[in-house]
Amino acid sequence: MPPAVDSEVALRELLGRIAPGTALRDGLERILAGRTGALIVLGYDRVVESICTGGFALDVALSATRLRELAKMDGAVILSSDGLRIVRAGVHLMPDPTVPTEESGTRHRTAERVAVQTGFPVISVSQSMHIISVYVAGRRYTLEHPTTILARANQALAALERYKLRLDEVASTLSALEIEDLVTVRDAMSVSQRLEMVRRIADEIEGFVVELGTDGRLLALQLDEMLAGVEEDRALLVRDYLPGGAARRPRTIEDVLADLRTLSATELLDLSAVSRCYGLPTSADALDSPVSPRGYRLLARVPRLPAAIIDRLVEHFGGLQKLLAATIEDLLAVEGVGEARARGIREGLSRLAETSILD
Ligand code: 3AT
Ligand code: 3AT
Ligand code: MN
Repeated sequence: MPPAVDSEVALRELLGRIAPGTALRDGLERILAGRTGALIVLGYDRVVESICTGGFALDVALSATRLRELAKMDGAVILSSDGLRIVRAGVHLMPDPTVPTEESGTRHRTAERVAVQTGFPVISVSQSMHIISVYVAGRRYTLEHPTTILARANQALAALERYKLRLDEVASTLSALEIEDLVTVRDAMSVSQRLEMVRRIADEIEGFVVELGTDGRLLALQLDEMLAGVEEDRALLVRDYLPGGAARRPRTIEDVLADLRTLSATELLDLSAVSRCYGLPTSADALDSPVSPRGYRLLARVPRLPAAIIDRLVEHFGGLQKLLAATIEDLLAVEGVGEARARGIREGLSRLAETSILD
């Protein structure tokens, strides 16, 4: 699993470097349109140098037109490791022939081997098949047309919208139960499950945004709007339900969030698997056992309440129920809470209680 995650990260990083709007992508599109091919190595060091023969040294700034002109020649173009300069062109690459490759044409066999041998990404533009491929972190990825990607992104966005609706439902149910102190492990874990599902599909869309570059601006805005507050809520929920006292918790918030990420799609559907990530009991009837939140998630909904004060309130009262029962005087005992803020908290909590129960 970890190498797959790493190669996913490396691929996404590369797709960002060649996304629409970059000089590199503009150059690749010109090469495609001009019906020539290309072989481009995205980095230059001793190893790359040792497999370069022929061609000539350049060291000029990268531009789309230069790339297109240089690709008209036979051989490969080598870019500096920061991708900003063209270092050499017309190079015949001679990678280690024992590096296995599944490609057939000489350009693509070379591209795959050079990527594996040097660790730098390699791009090929196929003259015969009219496609752009990238070789990175042991894999090959063929670029798709932005309209195709956008269509897929919009489908994912529609799915995200449905997931978000369901999340909002279970989250407001949880709020109501929290206020009445009727939460079971199952209620809290369903919100955690839904938050993770939303995170996953959002991450997929984030990949499309990266790959689309300037063509993905609108998509990025839609995604941001749909995710407002979700990121924060994932951590707040963990802080509310992580077992153990504040001082000595067996698991950190980061542990829980990381474990949730590693659940398979099927495991994520199982609320016991979710509660295992929290370190909560997982016996048969554990899901129906009562739990009480510390209050972080609901306090975050009280307007103009700084995080430091929220921490102190939770520490002082030790749980949401005590906070809900607190009078203005009780609240004044907390450091940093003055008359005005105490009233604000009191009113904020009362308003939350009213609206949650009405739902
Ligand atoms: P032309 O004058 O263009 O025919 P050239 O020496 O410029 O020849 P290219 O680099 O254009 O050669 O390569 C043309 C094709 O020759 C591409 C590839 O299919 C074949 N080719 C080149 N080198 C090899 C090789 N080492 N093994 C197998 N086929 C090769
Ligand atoms: P196309 O899909 O035809 O573009 P291919 O993998 O079939 O790619 P070819 O054998 O047709 O590859 O070669 C096309 C060009 O690729 C020829 C040459 O300009 C470049 N090329 C091939 N091998 C090398 C190499 N080892 N170093 C630099 N350039 C190469
Ligand atoms: Mn060919």
